[in-house]
Amino acid sequence: MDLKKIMNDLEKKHPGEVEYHQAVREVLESIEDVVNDNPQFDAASIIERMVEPDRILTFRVTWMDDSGKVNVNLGYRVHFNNAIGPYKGGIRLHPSVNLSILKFLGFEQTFKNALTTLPLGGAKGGSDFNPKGKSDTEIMRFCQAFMLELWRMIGPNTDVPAGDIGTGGREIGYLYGMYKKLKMENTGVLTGKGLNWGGSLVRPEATGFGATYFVKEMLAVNNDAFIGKTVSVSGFGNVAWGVAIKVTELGGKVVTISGPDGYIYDEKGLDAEKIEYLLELRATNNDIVSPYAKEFPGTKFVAGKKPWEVKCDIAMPSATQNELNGDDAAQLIANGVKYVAEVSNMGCTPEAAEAFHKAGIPFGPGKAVNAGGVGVSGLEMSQNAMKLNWTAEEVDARLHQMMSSIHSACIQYGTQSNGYINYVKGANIAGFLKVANSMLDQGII
Ligand code: 2IT
Repeated sequence: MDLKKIMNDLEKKHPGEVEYHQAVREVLESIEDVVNDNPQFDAASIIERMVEPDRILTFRVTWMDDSGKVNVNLGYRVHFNNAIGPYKGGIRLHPSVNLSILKFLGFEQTFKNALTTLPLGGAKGGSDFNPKGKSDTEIMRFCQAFMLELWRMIGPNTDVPAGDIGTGGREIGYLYGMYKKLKMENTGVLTGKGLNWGGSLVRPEATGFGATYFVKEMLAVNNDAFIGKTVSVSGFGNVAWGVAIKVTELGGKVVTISGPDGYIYDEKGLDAEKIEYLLELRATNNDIVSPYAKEFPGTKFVAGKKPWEVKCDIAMPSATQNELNGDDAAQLIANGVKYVAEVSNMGCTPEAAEAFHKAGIPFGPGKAVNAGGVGVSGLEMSQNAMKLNWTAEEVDARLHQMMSSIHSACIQYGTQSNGYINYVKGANIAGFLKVANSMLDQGII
């Protein structure tokens, strides 16, 4: 099969959608051998079908701000692929949101969800709405207006949205309230719900905890462990917070966090009090990390820079796509980084990933590393369907199991002849085979 032609055609059909092209190109490069060994995929045009979303809904979101002014945003839901289960994926609220970003995220989500071992298809949605600086009532009115359109597209067995950047527990609450009012039913139509109304224990921590379990497995390959390791983390949102808790618990030292304003270097490492403070910082909703340095003397705020210039053993980008580029990778490698794991979706540019591979550094891609978030969302759906709640220990044990199975799949499909584990290849092939074979089983639809 001519994967280059498929890629070229895609670029021509969707000019300018650079993030989407980037995500598809990475997968197509990884699966070339598997596709050549399995001509049945070509005969059924599986790749051509897989790289286009099943459907896309675009809508206008109209809402009134506190001053009485009417605001207009764009809303989207991309149903990417439901070969293995109902569409599932988060809602991103950020001014940068456009169709290219949501298509890249939905495409990645399809493979990630396949890796979780749960029956979940791939989707993504969002809006160019900027939650920064908005009042609680403005957030509510926006979420209600967004759901007024979205509700027709979703359902507990159709499509189950969740949080992503800009969408946390509060937003899920307002979205759920409106869905319930329109549909007159209480179902597991969203995940990341509050514990009193159908949420799952461990969901808020799941992405960060799962990522840390994954890195624990990467370390174990070399009989290594977190104890005594310095860990550089970017971001200070929900995901970075979960990473900080679990890495610290396992004996690692988290020495950086970051925001759009710059990064914090904390030589002594985060501790329970500082991690708690991250929650406060996040709740202020002003998106800046610099107050941390004022709160904790002996720590340093570096304005306008990313944390990748700091010497560390493990780098875990946890903010957003393409936040670590080729130059950052070169700097990390020069400083002796031993492991890199994307906790954000597509956190590294292709140049950065290539540099880590060339240097023989184990590099975990987002779709494997951060799959614990959607994995526990899947567990929330199971609990909702059974109308019961599992204990935190039970959910955590299942999360652990999932991450370990994803790691094994990466080893199975990504181990090279020289022993180096190419986690990108491993994750892409494992996810692809599950989705591709499911599509074949279900005929031409
Ligand atoms: O990128 C992701 O996997 C998420 N934002 C979580 C999606 C989900 O459905 O929990």
